[in-house]
Amino acid sequence: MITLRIFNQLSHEEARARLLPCVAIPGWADELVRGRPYPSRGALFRAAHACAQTWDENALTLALLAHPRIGEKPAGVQAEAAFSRQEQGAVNDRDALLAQALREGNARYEARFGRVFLIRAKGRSGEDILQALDARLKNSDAQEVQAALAQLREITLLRLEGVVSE
Ligand code: 2AL
Repeated sequence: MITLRIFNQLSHEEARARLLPCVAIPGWADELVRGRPYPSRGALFRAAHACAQTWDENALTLALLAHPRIGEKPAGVQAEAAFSRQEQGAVNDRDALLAQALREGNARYEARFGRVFLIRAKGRSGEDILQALDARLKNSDAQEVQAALAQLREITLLRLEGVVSE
């Protein structure tokens, strides 16, 4: 975690490297870095939110390269892996039936939409996530792109909270 003051002062490359674990969309990180200096943390978050509104299906595809499936907590030491493990903290990975249901749900979603099921996991149990997955399987292709993008924005802004402090 770094303060806003430090974030404002880092080189472009260093600031960008701090932001990329929030979401694997380089254009988002670059635009935010170019917007420095931010007068307040609120101003940074408003800019981050506004920039995330421009994301489309291509951005989603790019971002998903860095998101493990729900139920597959990554073991790596990278910042992304640590975020993902924390976010999935309420998904009980000792419950074999739940793990099996998540594997099957993920497979059905991927067969239907051709990409990994994405949901903001922080604050959700495995059962909550399964319920949301079932509901989202009923979406049209266009509805589901918007649903997944909304989740991606939530995950990104939550991660940003852990990157830049007051
Ligand atoms: C994730 C993840 O890594 N963090 C989160 O909130 N959701 N993955 C996913 N497939 O939804």
